[in-house]
Amino acid sequence: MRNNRRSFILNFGIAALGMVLGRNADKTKPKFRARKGAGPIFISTWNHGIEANQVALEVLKKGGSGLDAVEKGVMVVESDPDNGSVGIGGMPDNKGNVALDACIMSSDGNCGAVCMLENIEHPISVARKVMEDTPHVLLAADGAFDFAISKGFKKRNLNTKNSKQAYKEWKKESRYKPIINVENHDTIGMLGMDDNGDIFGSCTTSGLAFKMRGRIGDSPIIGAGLFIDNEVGGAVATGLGESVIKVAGAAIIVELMRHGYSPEDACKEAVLRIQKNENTKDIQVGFLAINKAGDIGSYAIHPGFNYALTINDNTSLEDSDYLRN
Ligand code: SD4
Repeated sequence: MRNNRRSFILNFGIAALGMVLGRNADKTKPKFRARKGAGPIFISTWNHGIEANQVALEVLKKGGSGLDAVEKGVMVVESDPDNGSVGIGGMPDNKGNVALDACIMSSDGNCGAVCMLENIEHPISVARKVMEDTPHVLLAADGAFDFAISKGFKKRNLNTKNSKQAYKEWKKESRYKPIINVENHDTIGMLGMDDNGDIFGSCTTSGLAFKMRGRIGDSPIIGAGLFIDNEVGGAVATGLGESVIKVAGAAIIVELMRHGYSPEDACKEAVLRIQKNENTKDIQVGFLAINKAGDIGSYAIHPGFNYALTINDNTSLEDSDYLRN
């Protein structure tokens, strides 16, 4: 009798739960369909995204693929010697080496990445080669360098007068303080949607200025710094990589969108999860997201995070909403 009662309660409970979940699942079911004519759209972190987006759009207009667009777009920033956090002129690690991280992800779910890559101007292109020419996702350090050379990339010193000077200054005190601030967060992460509504992404950085040698951030980690699911959308991160990795930032945003969150709400929820983990007073993280319909969103911990938005042939710089001062 008791057992019957218990199994009745259990069965009733399961049925009720099923009804609740079923109802919610229906309610929040997103339309995983590109809005007609939504693309092309590009969104990129920070103001260097303006030029990157414009190049990406040109690539598409000239018949390039969405993948070509997100690769070539961020290459502009990698080649800019005045940008202190990406490619040439990126701030060195605590031993004076410019060590780069990058990843790329395609609408077909394929992806590639490199980390701690030195003396190569375009880590994003090496990441693409990893994706296309190897059975792997991520190559590191000397292995990534050797692979790049084998693919015809040229060795090149990435230090500039500015980066050497900045390192010399930092060396005087060598104070190891891997805290993100306005000067040292400049990763470029780009999300692109082509005319078919297919979504692509790229992310490239020299990481934290004067980081511990060997330290890898979120930017080359698929699911942390970047994630695309072409059925749902994509997300990209900038800021303190450790905090992003701890919440699987980009992947979680895409999953939240799958369950009906808007891009902005999904980015906000990822920020709130960081807030749950740690004191965010001195930590900056910013997320960008796009869903399959072509809606975009962003959210950051602190004010100051902006992003370039290219839509309907117009490019603008937008300020992100944020959690706290
Ligand atoms: C990192 N997320 O290495 C990168 C740094 C960054 O804007 O985004 N800077 O942690």
